[in-house]
Amino acid sequence: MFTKILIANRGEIAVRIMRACEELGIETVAVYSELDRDAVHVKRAGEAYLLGPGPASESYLAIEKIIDAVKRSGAQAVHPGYGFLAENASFAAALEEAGITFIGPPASAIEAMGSKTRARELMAKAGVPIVPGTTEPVASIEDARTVIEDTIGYPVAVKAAGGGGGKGFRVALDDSKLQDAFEGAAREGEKFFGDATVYLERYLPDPRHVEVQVLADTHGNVIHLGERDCSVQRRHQKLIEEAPAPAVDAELRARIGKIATEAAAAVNYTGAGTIEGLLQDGEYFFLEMNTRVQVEHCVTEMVTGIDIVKEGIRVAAGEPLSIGQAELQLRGHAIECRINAEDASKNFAPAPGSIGAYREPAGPGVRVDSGVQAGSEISPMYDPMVAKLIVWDVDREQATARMLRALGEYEIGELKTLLPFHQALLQTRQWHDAETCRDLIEDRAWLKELAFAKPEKPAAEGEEGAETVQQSYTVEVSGKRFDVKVIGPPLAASGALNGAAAPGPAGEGAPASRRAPRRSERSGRGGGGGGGGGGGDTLSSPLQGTVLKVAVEQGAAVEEGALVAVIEAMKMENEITAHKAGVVSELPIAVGASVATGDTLAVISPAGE
Ligand code: MV4
Repeated sequence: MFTKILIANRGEIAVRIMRACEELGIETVAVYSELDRDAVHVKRAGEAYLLGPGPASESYLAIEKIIDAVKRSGAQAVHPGYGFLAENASFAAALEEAGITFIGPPASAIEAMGSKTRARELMAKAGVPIVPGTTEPVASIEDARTVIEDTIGYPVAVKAAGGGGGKGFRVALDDSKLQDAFEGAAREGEKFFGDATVYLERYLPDPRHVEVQVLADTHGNVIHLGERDCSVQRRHQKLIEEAPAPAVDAELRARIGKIATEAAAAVNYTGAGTIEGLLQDGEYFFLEMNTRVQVEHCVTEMVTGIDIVKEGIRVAAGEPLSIGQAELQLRGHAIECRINAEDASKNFAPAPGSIGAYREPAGPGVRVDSGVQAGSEISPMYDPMVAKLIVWDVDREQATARMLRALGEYEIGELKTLLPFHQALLQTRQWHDAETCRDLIEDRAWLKELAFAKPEKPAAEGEEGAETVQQSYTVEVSGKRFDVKVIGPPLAASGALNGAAAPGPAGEGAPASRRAPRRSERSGRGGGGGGGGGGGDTLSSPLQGTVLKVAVEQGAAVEEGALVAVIEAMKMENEITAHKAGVVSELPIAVGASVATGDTLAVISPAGE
């Protein structure tokens, strides 16, 4: 077994891997960027090495710097986590060349699965069912048209060959939309993966995203740990995952488990990996393989009792898997909510910032995988995921109740997160009925109800009701504790009573009583308003980022909700929409420009002025 491992990652996954190392008696080495000097993963490690400035290209993606840190530390192996260099075949090969073990599959397996067309071809040859479509790249729109007319039909999915996880994925409902879809997928493929090659799949109208966890060792053992359902997604970012999948029974589990182990064996896979697929009407289709440990591996750990990260480390050290397929048992139900620094009411806009007070939930069946603490800074430079909240209970219904309890206990001060979104979603009929919830997640009006309350402050003078605010206090009457709301003129001394007035969801507006917001209070949310922030005619940027696209021209008439601009931040494209109808009278932005939070993106004047 290794005695020292370097973790080439940051945040919660770096901490997760260090926990596994500690339990195995392995020393840990962290790497960090200048932005992460005070990060939790750095303090936790046995030793830590500075890579360079904040941008990932100069730190967490800098292969030479990481290899240098491995050599300085004397680590024998590198764990890449997910993201960054986890699925970079040249990184795996470079480590191998330097005599360092890459904790993951062979570079050849990463490469085979990295090209989605190559993977589809390999899988088809191995007898793995793939979504009907092409296994060869489609060179032109004319070629695409021929294949669609002859075999696939409409609707059709156009996907980038270098893609994955939904990047470079477009749908054409009919021939008139084909050109846009083809060019869009090619453009995104070029931008994100340097490869404009696309292929075609039949578009399945309402599938479930069901993926199978596999583990393989160097002794020829390949097992599966059952499946996860990750159908609750937003722009291909998973938001909630669960295991087992509600739509999968024991018979189907055995069938898709066999498909997954055969897929892994076909590329001589070793370590932890995931076969992603679509399930529709009992039919299962291979989508792609993720050749790494995934964000949502935890729900599988909860229902199997297997530590997937430890198994991956054992396999990399040449040891056999610690369990066989026959010994494996699934027990109960697990759910994971991704706690991102995002504002669901503003179209899931990134909401970077620093965390004020911080307290994680606990108690029976609750697990928090996080890489933050009070005072941590969530930088727009990296992924917006702050933490993962995972719960286990005997069945789906009780696991849902437990998740709601835990979400209510979670305190993340001063940062806008998905906590209220998860609380609301898990109480819907759609979640109860195990639907994919796509209707809800795309429902602007429903999302707007999740708006965060504005910090309480007196309104401008002269306005109607200017002097009335609502404030929350905890009082004791004859020794009994009450939470009360006071509606009236602002009290100058409120800060002294409550500590700093914490801006946050209205339901959490009483800093002294840190319990879950009650149903009746939730309806009171909405003080924040949706769309871009700012007052009156000004549409200001809800986030810091780079302008990718300007969708309107100065002088143009726009409807409320119309696309104004696309801003890239935290590796996500964010659509900024008009907060009201009117005429674009000012448009001080251009493609490629940087914008800060609060900057004016456009001024939308009432039409006819
Ligand atoms: C699809 C699809 C329908 N037909 N492919 C790809 C990446 C993953 N994040 C979702 N992907 C999809 N690929 C074909 N041929 C629909 C989706 C999809 C989806 C699937 C299941 C549950 C939720 C989804 C949300 C968006 C897109």
